[in-house]
Amino acid sequence: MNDVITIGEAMIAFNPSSTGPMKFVNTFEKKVGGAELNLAIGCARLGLKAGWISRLGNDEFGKYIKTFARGEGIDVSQVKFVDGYPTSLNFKEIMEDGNVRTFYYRDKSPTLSMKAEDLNDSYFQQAKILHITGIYAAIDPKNIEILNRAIELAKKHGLKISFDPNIRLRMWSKEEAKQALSTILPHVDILLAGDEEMDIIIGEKDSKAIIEKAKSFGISYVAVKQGAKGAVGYHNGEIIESPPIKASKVVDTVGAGDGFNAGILYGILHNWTLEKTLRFANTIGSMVVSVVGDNEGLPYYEDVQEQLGEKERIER
Ligand code: KDG
Repeated sequence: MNDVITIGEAMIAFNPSSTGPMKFVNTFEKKVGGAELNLAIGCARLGLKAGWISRLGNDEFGKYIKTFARGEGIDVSQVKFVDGYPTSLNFKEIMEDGNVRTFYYRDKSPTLSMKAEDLNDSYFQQAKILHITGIYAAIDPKNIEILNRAIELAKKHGLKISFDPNIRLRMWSKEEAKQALSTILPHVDILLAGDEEMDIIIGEKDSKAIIEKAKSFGISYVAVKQGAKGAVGYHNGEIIESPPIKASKVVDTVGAGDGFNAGILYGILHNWTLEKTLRFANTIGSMVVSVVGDNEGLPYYEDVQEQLGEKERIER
């Protein structure tokens, strides 16, 4: 049985070999990116069982991504290769301070070949949490139907629905994001969102106001990500402000939110207190930003324990 299943696109992420404006970078390193796959990897490294539903181009990059995901221990039984759709790409620009811009080449995403009826009922029966994000919805307006079908199957089989809006304004406008993503909120159990994103969807940026609104939708678990300011969580009538964990260095911020999400889902699945869960998730976020790549910095469980001072680090 999978602890967490997720649905979304992965891409080849070309990381620049040097910092600075992308137009002056001459060489790039081939890596893998994609918020939902990053989340699955984050969960798997912590020791959870994670499954990923997707489509990849029937090409060398697609084969590489599937092998990569399998190597991370992800259940790729629901990942299929499709002809006629090239595996998507993105190129990253990383500035000296770790700030990143991403340029997508994903207009003919292989995930466009997926239909709502392709989702496998029995796959949902064998899982505890369905994690979805706004990136998948942004790829194409019809993907909302697929997400709705996934939500329907998740509800049918008693899965909790975890949602990260992950709004990418290179993919759609604020208005489009608001329209599509506000239809998802009433179905969500676990909301993992940035304060700026919630401003776009519900017009509220203050954590307490976001939590109030989330409660009105029946959302039982909320983590509002405030970037370098830490996070605010809500569960069982309790609101906790979790201070930021300082990163040893910031070299690439992409993937930090996915790592944070994995930490929250881990805490939920282990019935941890809200405070412990938020601290764990914040620690993971701070570890991800200190490594270049969308998922390379996602820690194993023991790495987080060492970072939290719960386990001695033995160097040699
Ligand atoms: O959350 C990290 C993702 O943004 C990154 O891996 C690439 O999925 C991606 C996207 O669409 O931005």
